[in-house]
Amino acid sequence: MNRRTILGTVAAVGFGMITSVAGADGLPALEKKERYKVGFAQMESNNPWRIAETKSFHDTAESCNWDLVATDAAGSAAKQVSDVDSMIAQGIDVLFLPPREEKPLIPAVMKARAAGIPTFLVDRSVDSNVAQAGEHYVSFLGSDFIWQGQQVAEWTLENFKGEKGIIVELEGTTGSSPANDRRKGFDDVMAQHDNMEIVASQSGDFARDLGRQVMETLLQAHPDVNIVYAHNDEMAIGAIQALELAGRKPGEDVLVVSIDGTRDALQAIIDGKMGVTVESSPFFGPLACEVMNRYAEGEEIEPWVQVKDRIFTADNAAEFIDEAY
Ligand code: GZL
Repeated sequence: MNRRTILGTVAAVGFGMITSVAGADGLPALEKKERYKVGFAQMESNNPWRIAETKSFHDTAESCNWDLVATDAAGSAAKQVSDVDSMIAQGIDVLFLPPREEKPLIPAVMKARAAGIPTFLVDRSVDSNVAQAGEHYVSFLGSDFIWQGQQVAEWTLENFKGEKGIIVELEGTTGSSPANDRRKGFDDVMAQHDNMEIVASQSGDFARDLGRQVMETLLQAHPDVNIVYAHNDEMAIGAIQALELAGRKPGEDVLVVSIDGTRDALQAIIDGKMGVTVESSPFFGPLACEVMNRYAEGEEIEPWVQVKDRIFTADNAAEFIDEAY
């Protein structure tokens, strides 16, 4: 225990506020128990990825001895924060939180810590200038979104046949870590190639219909687009619908590239309408169980438990479509 933690613990005991013995770095510890009351504060269920993630937690609960308290904030960061408040009031032992946006969910992280509840961020993270793994929350369990964007860019450079790439980018939820990092990963690679130009970049909120609407609008302004980069498959599928409605032929006169690895995306690749989708696995339940148990055993958890993702193209989409969500 460091000096700050000892003082903190002494103060808590002094005021009769002891909630949990803090860990070595001021993090709340997790007492090893027969069963755990586990909070999972989901942000929304607006696409197959979110639904698959939520199902993964429910499917893991019994085998991991969880009494699961699961909520759904229906796309509202403010409600996601209040959902965490209510879980704290219910006395959860541990919190798994996929923060919808990097800044508005900081209060939820800080409140859980102050209540002596260890928090694991899953699938998305928070602003690291304000809250850090190992200090304010235990760890971030998730993919490398910058790597995902880089892989999409590299595949596009290798497979785009035209002279000049006129790129439209459909961004994920504004202020979310996957949107920020998938943009950085892709854009930084493309900035090194003079024959590649990103002419428009706009959020479709990771949703199929909004992605379609945004693509319809951007097509009006940029009829010469020949590459569409979507931060997730749902928006890519929406974009394909918009392109076909406008008489374009995705896979022939426009290259559509994306991230997630959903069943519909793998089918679009098999049908020749999408070029690549970089996997971003939603199946966090088993990983959450494993890391929580390690923490309860007193192990120090690495600040980022990184999920390794695959790349799906025409070479392997048919092989993996049966396991896709
Ligand atoms: C990625 C996750 C993203 C998916 C989208 O970990 O946060 O959110 O890529 C989902 O499909 O909405």
